[in-house]
Amino acid sequence: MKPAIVLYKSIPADLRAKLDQHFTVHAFDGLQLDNAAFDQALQQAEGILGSGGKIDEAFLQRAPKLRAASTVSVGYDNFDVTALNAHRVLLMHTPTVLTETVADTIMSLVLATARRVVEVAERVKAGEWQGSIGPDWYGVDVHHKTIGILGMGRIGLALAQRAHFGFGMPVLYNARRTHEEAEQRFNARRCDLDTLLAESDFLCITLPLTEQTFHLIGREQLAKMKQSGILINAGRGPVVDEQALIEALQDGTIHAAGLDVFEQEPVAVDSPLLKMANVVALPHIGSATHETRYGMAECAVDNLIAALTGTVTENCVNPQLLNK
Ligand code: 8YV
Repeated sequence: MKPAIVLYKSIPADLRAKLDQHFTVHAFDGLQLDNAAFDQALQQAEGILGSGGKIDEAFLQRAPKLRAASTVSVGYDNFDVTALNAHRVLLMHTPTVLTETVADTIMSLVLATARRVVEVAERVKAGEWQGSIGPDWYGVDVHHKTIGILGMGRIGLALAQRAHFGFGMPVLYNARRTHEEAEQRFNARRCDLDTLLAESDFLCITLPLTEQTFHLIGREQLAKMKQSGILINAGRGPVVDEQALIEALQDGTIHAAGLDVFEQEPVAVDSPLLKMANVVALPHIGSATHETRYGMAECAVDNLIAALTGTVTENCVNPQLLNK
């Protein structure tokens, strides 16, 4: 008998067919915790595959046969890894396939905020372009400005490559460890957080959300940035204290912000952030290209097959479970 799994995200048909070859698939649109059919499927499931929604102790209590969870994302802050470990459930994610695409998104936020791309394009559409443009349409340069990368993981490295080779930008970074490759290839310089805040023209956050990174950037940190500084967040919303950011943008403590992530997603339609011309707000599109979303779904499918057939070699968050 094929193992039963719960699929809680829609995936391309060919990948669904691949899952069907290996498993008896019970498909739902999201984690339907109040749906009896979902609960019944979960009771029997040895694997789950999807993204979003909280997977915690209460969830695991309802999935007594679960052996593996496969998320269609690199981030796994919605999973309680301690609880997964206690229940001996492998957690699989997609850490490599989206790297370049997310770095492109961050670079687009750097350019859009500095050159006011969204704002002035809207002004053109509103019929405001009536003659030669003056200083009230100007932006600030990106090339040769200092980029500060908070979190030098795969995405930070891909961003450093773009900034260094594409835009001649000096690269500063703050990370727990020295990143030899970033230093050798992109001349990146590691520094403490205060130096990063003080010296960056663009402060780019690529950190995951953990207990250590929650509200890492608050009022005190924003006050240490240059007044001309631009904050870019494409990691996780709660790494930045959003209320403090709103105030810093309102009172001119910093110049602008480019945000792909928010404390609450979707961001509230009445958020002051959406009223500010110097904020570029995106709907968490970091990895959202056709190619990369396909690659992520494919990786998640292969990860679940590997986890449930005992052939895991990569992409496992808690590999210590493999040796027990
Ligand atoms: C995901 C992301 O696509 O991978 C991540 O961690 O933030 C995005 O790329 C999103 O979470 C939906 O799966």
